[in-house]
Amino acid sequence: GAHFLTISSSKASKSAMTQNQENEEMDKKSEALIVIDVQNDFCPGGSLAVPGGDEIVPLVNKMMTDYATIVLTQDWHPAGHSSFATSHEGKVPFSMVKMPYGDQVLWPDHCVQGSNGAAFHQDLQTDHADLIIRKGANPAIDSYSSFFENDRSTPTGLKGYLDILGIRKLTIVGLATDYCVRYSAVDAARLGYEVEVILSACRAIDLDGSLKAALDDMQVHGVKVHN
Ligand code: VGL
Ligand code: ZN
Repeated sequence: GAHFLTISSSKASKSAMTQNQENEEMDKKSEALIVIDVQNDFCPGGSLAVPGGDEIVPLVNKMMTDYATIVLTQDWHPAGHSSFATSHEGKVPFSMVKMPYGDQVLWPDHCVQGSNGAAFHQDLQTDHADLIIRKGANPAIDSYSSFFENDRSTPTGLKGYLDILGIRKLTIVGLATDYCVRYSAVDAARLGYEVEVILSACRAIDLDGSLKAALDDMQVHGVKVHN
């Protein structure tokens, strides 16, 4: 009709699309891929190596070509971070300690800011990243989730970024399934995003049943978990 002449060229070209194509395009724009901590220290040879951590890199690279918005996260601790066993006299890695914000696993020193261990795996296609979130910089609080520090209330800024872009659906992959992927996915679901975790593009530490606990926790919070 006559109104066709008054609409913008981008709308006019869209009118040639089928409704399905248009819906798909809108879906893509409201989605983001969140790639958690694909860093050297979490890969074989690193100080907190996750078994098979490097195996996910080709799949993650392939997935990154399918999303309009890509967020990478980096675990990014100062030397002497309170999550390191070496910061607690007489404590060994993988033991537990009580922190003011709750129970904390003590880790081997890892992902120290600016170190090679904190760098992304060399084959990860980081050029696809729109945003890189660094977390765990506060010496007194660990930060598994890419949304909040482990006090579950200090924000990283990721929610603000996603909300202002109108992103409502998140696909989460990376390391480790039972720590940073788990807490990122659960926090995202709690914040109201639609969340999907693709397990074939994740690897777990699996400490004392932590993988089962993570899968249960994600399910309880409505995270869709796929292979
Ligand atoms: C992580 C333990 C300590 C992770 C980070 O990325 O899952 N795990 N810091
Ligand atoms: Zn860490």
